[in-house]
Amino acid sequence: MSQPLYDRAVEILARNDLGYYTVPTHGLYPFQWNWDSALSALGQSYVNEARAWTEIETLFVHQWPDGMVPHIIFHKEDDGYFPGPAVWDTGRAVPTSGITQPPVTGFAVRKLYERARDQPMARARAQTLLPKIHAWHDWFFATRDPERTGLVAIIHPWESGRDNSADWNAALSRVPTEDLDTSHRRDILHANPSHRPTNEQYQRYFWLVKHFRSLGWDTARLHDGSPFRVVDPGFNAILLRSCSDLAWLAKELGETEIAATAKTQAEKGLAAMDGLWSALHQQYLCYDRVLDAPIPCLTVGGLLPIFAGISPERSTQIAARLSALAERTTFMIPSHDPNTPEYDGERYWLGPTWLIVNYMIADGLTRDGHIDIAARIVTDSMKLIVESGFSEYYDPMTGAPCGGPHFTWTAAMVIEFLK
Ligand code: 9YW
Repeated sequence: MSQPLYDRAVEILARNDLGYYTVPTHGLYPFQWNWDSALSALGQSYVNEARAWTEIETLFVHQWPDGMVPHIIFHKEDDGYFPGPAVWDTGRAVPTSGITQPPVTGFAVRKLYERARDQPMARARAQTLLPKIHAWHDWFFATRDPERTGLVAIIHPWESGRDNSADWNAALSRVPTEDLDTSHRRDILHANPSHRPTNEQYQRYFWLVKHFRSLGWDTARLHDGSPFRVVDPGFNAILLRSCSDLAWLAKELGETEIAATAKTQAEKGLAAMDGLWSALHQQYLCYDRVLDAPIPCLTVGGLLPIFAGISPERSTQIAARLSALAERTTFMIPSHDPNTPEYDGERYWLGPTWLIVNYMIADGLTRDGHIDIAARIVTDSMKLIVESGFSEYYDPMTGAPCGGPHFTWTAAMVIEFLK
């Protein structure tokens, strides 16, 4: 293990730690983000185990009564980010956004539990979190899968965690731009605008927020009321992996009812996931629920199902697709296939490499026995850190650091790779 890199990663976690939650990076993202916290807790668990549990518990303190866990918790005022709490106006005591993010906590909590040095503490804290995480999963299947297909839809690109992915272009084009003013954007004051989504995309992001607000943030109405409803294989892979891991944890803790329901959710979803497979593209594709049609776009969302526990045949096909990408990429894994016209190596989710995605995909590859390509992904991740520091994301060809600096989840993933 490289001690200097480990020490640097620990320093970044400390720098962004506000006691009971961690900001992704100061300036650009001054609040608590949902999946950032869950993934950051993994790295934190090697540094300060109790603090890692707190990170996830804080998220669930702000869970909505219907089960949803919001994508941002605005713990303290900060006008460095837009849209802030006044725009969301969700009516929560501690303000939160009104949409969610990839539910990776089931996976994270199992990991924390399995690696715990303090077993009694882990058992007690996992026992308390278990029904809350399960309630969130139930909320997904109840509100985001009204036809009970086994897979859930996202209703805003921000929910995917892959904001400006080309996967959303066609569906987002149905969202009006109206006269929404983007002059309040703060992200482009903190990061290079050419690394960020466009103003037009932000207009559509804002329109959706305004629209959901007009529906009173009644999460039971938002799915059918949204012009944007996309089934993302990546998002669903994370949910289904979390359901499987929660089933494991529930069994371990003697919660047989949760164990049985979570197992059924995972199995049903995995069976439905195969419907998103494209033989032509040799990967999974997003599905537009409004048009009832697949979205033929080659993004990393379609490779993430390897994280979920797919069949050996599909797993081998995804490993082959990743190996083919590796032959034409310097730093794996590009978030968008470089051989396509939409690719932009520095613009957020249109090409750049993200360490959290590398971590989840390497985890799935390793579990399924695709050791060589997993090793390549981990090696590339560490090379990026050595060459370019702990950035938000990186150009997959040049390795240039992009987005915000001193990034929490990047540091957390480095600790994961080193341990
Ligand atoms: C936003 C915090 C978040 C991540 C998302 C990423 C970006 C921007 O930053 O979202 O304004 O919410 O796309 O995955 O959670 O790091």
